[in-house]
Amino acid sequence: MIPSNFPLSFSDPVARARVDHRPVVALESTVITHGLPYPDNLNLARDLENEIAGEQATPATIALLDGKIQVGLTSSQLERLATAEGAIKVSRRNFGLALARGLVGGTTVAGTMHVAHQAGIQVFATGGIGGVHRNAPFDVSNDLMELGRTPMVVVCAGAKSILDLPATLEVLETQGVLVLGYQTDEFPAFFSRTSGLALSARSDNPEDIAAIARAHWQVGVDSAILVVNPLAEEVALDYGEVESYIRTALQDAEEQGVHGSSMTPYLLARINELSGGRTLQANLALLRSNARLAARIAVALVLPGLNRTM
Ligand code: PSU
Ligand code: MN
Repeated sequence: MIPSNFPLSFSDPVARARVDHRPVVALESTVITHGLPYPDNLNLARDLENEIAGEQATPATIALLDGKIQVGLTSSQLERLATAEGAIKVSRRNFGLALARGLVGGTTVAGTMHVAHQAGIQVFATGGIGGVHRNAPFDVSNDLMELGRTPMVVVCAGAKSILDLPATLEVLETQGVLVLGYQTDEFPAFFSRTSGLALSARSDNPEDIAAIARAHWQVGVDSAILVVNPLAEEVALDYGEVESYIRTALQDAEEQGVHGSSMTPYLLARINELSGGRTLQANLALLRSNARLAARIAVALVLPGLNRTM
C-alpha cells in the first residue's frame, strides 16, 4: 500500500503495533507547532500519548522532521518539534515543498489524515477541525475535502465558532462525511458544548461507532466518519462569552491583514489572550478526552477483526 519510496519513518512502538495488528491512534501536530505555546504544547503532546496508551492503544503523533514524515515520535523528537523555530503548517498542498527543503512541519488535520491512511491507521484524534471561515466563504479548510476522501474515524470536539458552523456542516454533507454526535444530538462548538445546530445522527458508545465505520467502508464509501465529542461540562465556556472574544479577534485580524493559513493560528492565540488564558484549560481537557475516546474506538475496531477467521 505504501509506495516503496514514500518517505515514512515509523517509531519502534508504532512499527511493532502495525506488525501485530494492534490498535493505533494518530495524533496531529499543528496543535504542537502552532496551536499552543511552549511548554504547554510539549506537556499536552505527552499527556495525549499517555491517555491513548492507558486505553491499550499505541499513539502515533505525525510530523515532519529531518526531511521525513515521522509516524510516532520519540521523546526527544517530540521536544524538538515543540521548540522548533520556523515550523510550518503542513497540509496536502505543501508536503513536497516541506520535505524537499527539509523543513520542520506540524501536520494539520488534512495532512495527518493523508499520512495516517498511507500508514494503515484507521482512527485519529484532534481538538477541532478547520472549516469555512466567517466573512470569507472561499477560505474553506482543506480538512473538509480530506474528510471527504479518506476512510478514517476522526474524533474532535466540533469546530470553533471562529468558523461559519452552518456552512461547515453543509460542506461536510456535500463531501459525504457522516457527522456523529457522541452522546449528543447537537454539533459542539469546541469551547462550548452546544451550537444550536442539530445533527442527524448520534452514537453513545465506541462499539457502536466501530460497527458504523466498518459498515460505511464495507459498502465502498471512502469518506471519514467525524465523531464530535462535546467537552466536559466543568471546563466548558459560555457560548456568548466566547462569541464576544471571537468578534474582537476577527476585527483585529482584519485590521492586521491576516489571511490564509495564518488565520487559524492568529485567531486562536488572540482568543486565548482575550480570555486571560482560560480557553487553554478547556482546550487541553477536550484534547485529552478526544484521545481517550479515539483509543476506545480503535480498540473496538481491531478486536472483532482478531476474532474473525482470516
Ligand atoms: N482549529 C482549531 N485548532 C487548530 C486547528 C484548527 O480549533 O489547531 C488547526 C488544525 O490542525 C486544522 C488546521 O487542521 O488548523 C486548519 O487550518 P486551515 O484553516 O488553514 O486549513
Ligand atoms: Mn484556510
